[in-house]
Amino acid sequence: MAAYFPEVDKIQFEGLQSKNPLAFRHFNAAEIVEGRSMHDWLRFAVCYWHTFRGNGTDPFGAPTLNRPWDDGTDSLDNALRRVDVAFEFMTKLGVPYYCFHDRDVAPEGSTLSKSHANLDVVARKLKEAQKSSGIKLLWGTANLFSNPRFMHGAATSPNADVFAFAAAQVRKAIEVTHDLGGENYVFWGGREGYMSSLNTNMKRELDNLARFMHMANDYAKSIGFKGQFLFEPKPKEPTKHQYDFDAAACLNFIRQYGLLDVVKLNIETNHATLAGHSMMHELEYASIQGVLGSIDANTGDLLLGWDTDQFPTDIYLTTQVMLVIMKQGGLSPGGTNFDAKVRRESIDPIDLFHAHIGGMDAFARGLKIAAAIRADGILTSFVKERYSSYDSGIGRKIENGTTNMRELESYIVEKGEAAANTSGRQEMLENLINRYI
Ligand code: XLS
Ligand code: NI
Ligand code: NI
Repeated sequence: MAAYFPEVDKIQFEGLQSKNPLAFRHFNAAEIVEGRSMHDWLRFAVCYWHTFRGNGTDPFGAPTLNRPWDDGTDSLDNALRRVDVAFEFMTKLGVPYYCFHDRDVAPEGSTLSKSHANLDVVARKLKEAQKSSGIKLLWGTANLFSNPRFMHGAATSPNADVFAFAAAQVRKAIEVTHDLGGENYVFWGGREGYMSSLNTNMKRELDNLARFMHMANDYAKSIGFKGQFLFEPKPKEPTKHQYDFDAAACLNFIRQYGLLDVVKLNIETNHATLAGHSMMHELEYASIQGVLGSIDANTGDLLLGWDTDQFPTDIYLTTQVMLVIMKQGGLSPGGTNFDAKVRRESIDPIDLFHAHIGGMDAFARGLKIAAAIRADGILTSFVKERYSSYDSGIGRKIENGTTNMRELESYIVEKGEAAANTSGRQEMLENLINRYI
């Protein structure tokens, strides 16, 4: 091996003392945190699209990244070579999972059948590479947004033939995901939304999207695919309005169309912030309703209003993310997918290692800090105490459903005024988090 990243050996855990930029200081896969290995808590995945297909283009500029193995063509040979690159990279990084879109791994052909055939050829090689490396597929998905045919959407296109094309593509992507042992299957509706409400029949589009999902579920069942379906919320970009706006909008859709047993959510940091939420809000909201399935780990830029997909390095963020994930007992069969890209000025292949090592260490550190905060117990007991008025007396009756508005009125009339409020202690709790960081 060692053909494409000759300057990098297998990345090792060297601990806090290490000054080696190509080593982990926190991520130690076998280390046990709250009775479970870091590997199991974090279930890291590399994304194929940014990491092996990103070339540094932006709306204003040409490719910048040096990728000596890539001949810049969309040939099958190039795609097959990339599989070797990807598995050498992931093996050296020591990551257990990867994720892909159909069109990241294999070139689109001049007809759908040719595209399917290309995908089969590359999937065969992916399967061999998975077997010899032990790296597994966290999720597969279909790219229903790059080709111009999807300009008006895929499952929500006003053009029924486009709906049919998308269905054919998703059917194949589920088949391949199943064949590769994929543990989840993602639907990110990049163009399932609209640019103008003037030309849009929202009701019809949403109904059709639901029909699409039921067909996908029927197909998955028919071939015995047991992976978890995941919606990935995002409010906009590339459309002005995306239907899967945020966790709440997705949940409403999932409930309305009877998909609660079928679909969970894949929450992405930069999508949460684009929707005007924090990542913690989205995670908590999904988690309390039992639909937090997986995460796309990245981060945005405070000063930029789009999906910059940067690698997460902020310990405060990863700590809070891990607090929610630990509270629900982990993400499995989901995981932590780095849907993130190196900056277009970070042009060398080795920058891919620096980026992922940083993200993995930031999450490992967040995991350890979250575990310490949980062990301390102050945060949980503070929140528990804050709601204790519902544990007995009138509060208990409210939560039991054994009172009504008349009785509550008499209660207050008799009492005269509500009990005094207690302090929210926000600053104290913020200090508490900082103490552990
Ligand atoms: C784009 C999304 C996309 C999904 C997979 O913003 O994050 O990359 O994760 O289609
Ligand atoms: Ni994104
Ligand atoms: Ni994503």
